[in-house]
Amino acid sequence: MGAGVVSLAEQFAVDGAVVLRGIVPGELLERMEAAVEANLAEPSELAMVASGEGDPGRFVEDFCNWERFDEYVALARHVAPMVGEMMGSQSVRLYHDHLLVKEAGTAQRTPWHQDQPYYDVEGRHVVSLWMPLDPVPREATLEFVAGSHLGPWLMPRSFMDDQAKWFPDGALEEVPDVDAARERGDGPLIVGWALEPGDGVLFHALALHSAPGTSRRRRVLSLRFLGDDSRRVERSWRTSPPIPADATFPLLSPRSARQDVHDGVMS
Ligand SMILES: O=C(O)CCC(=O)C(=O)O
Ligand SMILES: [Fe+2]
Repeated sequence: MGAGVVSLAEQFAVDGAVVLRGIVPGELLERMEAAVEANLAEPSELAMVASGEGDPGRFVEDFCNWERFDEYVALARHVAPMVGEMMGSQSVRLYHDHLLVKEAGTAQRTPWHQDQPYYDVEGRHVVSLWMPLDPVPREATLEFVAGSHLGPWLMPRSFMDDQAKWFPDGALEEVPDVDAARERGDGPLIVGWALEPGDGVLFHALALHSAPGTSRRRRVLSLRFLGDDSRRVERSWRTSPPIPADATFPLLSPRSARQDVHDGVMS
């Protein structure tokens, strides 16, 4: 690519992950924070604790709450044009929201994985925007194996007990031991960024990623999006998250004139 300036979209295409700084305005962040706290106080049926009993902290996850919290949809609409530009798609739909909160002192790592093998969608336009509500230092941030989104699908396993609940054992290549390779010093290129509230990390659903534990509280909303090149597939197993067969994925971008009128915006 020479010595020229590499655009964020180009970087996303090459690495499968890119940091977008200052994309959420303060007022929307405040609404988000209130919504996330309300979500934590009243979790859905899909919520789960993804850390062990002996963990000094706690890793709590919840999924698919956008119908209860308008703020999640407002945030998704706000970032959708950017997401469309990054993935090179005319349309952007909300696939689902995923809340990932690690309380202070959480030891539980999020193991290396790709997201897409857990889902019920295929195609190249499946991405996530991981947005923290607390400052995240480099040593506690989400990390990616650069370029892994261009590689094969890797075996999805349950985070806590390493079980093959999605594809049958042997159906897909196993996730490589990235941490061991990193310790030896011969691993692949890993990228990750210290983040402030208002920043987001956009990543492809096939990007191999992982996050360590954290000493400080780390509240994150990961919004998942679908573009033109994505389609629903039927799975004979319970996907993560499970999404009803008749679910609709709201179109966020381009906005229709009707939506603008509804939101009181003249365009
Ligand atoms: O926040 C984490 O620890 C993991 C996030 C993740 O795997 C995701 O957003 O897909
Ligand atoms: Fe993930």
